[in-house]
Amino acid sequence: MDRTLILLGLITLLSACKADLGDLRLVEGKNKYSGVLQINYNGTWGTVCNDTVWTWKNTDVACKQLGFLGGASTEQDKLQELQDENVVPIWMKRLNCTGNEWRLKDCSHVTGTKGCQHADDISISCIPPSVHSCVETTNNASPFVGKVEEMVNLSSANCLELCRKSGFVFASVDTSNQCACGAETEAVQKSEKVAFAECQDRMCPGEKTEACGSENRAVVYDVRPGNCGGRFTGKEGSISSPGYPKNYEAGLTCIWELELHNPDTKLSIQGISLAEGDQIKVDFPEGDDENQVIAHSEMTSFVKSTEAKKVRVTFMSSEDSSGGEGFFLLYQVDTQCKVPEVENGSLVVEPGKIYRPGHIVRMQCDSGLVYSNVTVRCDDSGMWFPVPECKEYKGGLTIEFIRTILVMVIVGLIALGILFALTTVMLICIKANDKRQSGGYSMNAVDYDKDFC
Ligand SMILES: *[C@@H]1O[C@H](CO)[C@@H](O)[C@H](O)[C@H]1NC(C)=O
Ligand SMILES: *[C@@H]1O[C@H](CO)[C@@H](O)[C@H](O)[C@H]1NC(C)=O
Ligand SMILES: *[C@@H]1O[C@H](CO)[C@@H](O)[C@H](O)[C@H]1NC(C)=O
Ligand SMILES: *[C@@H]1O[C@H](CO)[C@@H](O)[C@H](O)[C@H]1NC(C)=O
Ligand SMILES: *[C@@H]1O[C@H](CO)[C@@H](O)[C@H](O)[C@H]1NC(C)=O
Ligand SMILES: CC(=O)N[C@H]1CO[C@H](CO)[C@@H](O)[C@@H]1O
Repeated sequence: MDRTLILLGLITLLSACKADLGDLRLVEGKNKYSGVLQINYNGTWGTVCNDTVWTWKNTDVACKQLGFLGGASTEQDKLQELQDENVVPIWMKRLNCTGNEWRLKDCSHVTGTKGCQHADDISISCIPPSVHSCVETTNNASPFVGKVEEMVNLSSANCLELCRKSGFVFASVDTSNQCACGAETEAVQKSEKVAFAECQDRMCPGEKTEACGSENRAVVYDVRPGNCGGRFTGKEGSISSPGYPKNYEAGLTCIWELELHNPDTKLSIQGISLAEGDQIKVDFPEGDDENQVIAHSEMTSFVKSTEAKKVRVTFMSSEDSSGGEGFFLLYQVDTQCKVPEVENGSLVVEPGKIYRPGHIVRMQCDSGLVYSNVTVRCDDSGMWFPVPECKEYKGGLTIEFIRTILVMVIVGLIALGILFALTTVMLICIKANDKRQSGGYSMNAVDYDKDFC
């Protein structure tokens, strides 16, 4: 049997019944990065109720889980038809995320639906795929010098179009009605980047879901998405089919190559709209053949984590393709610390839990060995620090060692004391009991002389 056929079958099967508990999706949106939020619970998709105050952090966590760079806004005006409560359940309410959760279901929430109707369903917008970052600018100066134009009619779409047509790689939109274009050599430095929330203040005129920046902040867009192919380096970004979200043309073969610098990367396509016969292939030129994905017209999304440093995305539309909106793919850092084998010891981990940067885990060593440290921390590069190892105790007595021994001795003495006291009481009780019930020697507490014991 043809290997690709098997793979295709497997992928169709996977995409048909893949939703896990707590998975999210956006439905009925005006584009693929906005819509009514639905969560999968018990195998059924249902909505989330806004019964108190819905915070921006909730939107941010949901968008990040969906594979976007973050939240853009929460929709106030709902365009969707109200859903039938008998068909689409409402799963949760009173969501209150701290902003650090990886999945929306981990945020504090209530699973009742009392007082909720579909009119209260939450709709959100996520950062559009072409947003590269939010940067700090000094004195509201443009972050790029390539081309700066005042635009009466500033909107991110207009600015992107201008920069793309002029052959630049970056576009920056800010609140002073300026659109700046930058070449690849003007790459945005890490030091200039700030949290996207700091660019949330003002929305671009005409497109209320896209941020324009605020005082000394500007949104930077990558204008390459939408081209047919290209080479991308860096940790995070996005690519999309030519013209996205307008329909692509027939007879295309586009190849994008991503050179990643992450220990782990999450690749996600949330909206795929392909005509029959067209396909997207994601593969890994340096091995990792098992993880390649081929998406076709029946598939609507996929999310994949990879350790690969090179990813190749190939998009093909057939000569007689009727076209479709295409797709956009986001890639972002998804660092995980794998649980290591520790000689003569182990990390105390919860089975099945994924450990990410910032997580701290206790270590245990076989008796007679000492820890290099009592806890280890998952760091940004996906490694545990300090290196988890159990060592034989060597060298002179340290204060810590003496203190540990002292504490152990004292605890031991106290335990012995308690044991001794208990034994004495028990012996007396048993004796008393023996006297009352001649012959019946029992350790059972109910038989004890209740007045005394
Ligand atoms: C979950 O699904 C099972 C089987 O489909 C059903 O019996 C059960 O009532 C469901 N639970 C909830 C809370 O809907
Ligand atoms: C959430 O509900 C509150 C109170 O009913 C309302 O003021 C707010 O606009 C709602 N937010 C959204 C995003 O629907
Ligand atoms: C949400 O949680 C925070 C603490 O994390 C708390 O201060 C706040 O009052 C909570 N909000 C609601 C509406 O429960
Ligand atoms: C702004 O741009 C939009 C679309 O590009 C156009 O329809 C509209 O007429 C423009 N408005 C002004 C004032 O130029
Ligand atoms: C052990 O961990 C603590 C914090 O948990 C840290 O301050 C200390 O430097 C670590 N020791 C070593 C040897 O890495
Ligand atoms: C000090 C100590 O107990 N070391 C042991 C660690 O485990 C290996 C086998 O896994 C033993 O050979 C060592 O003696």
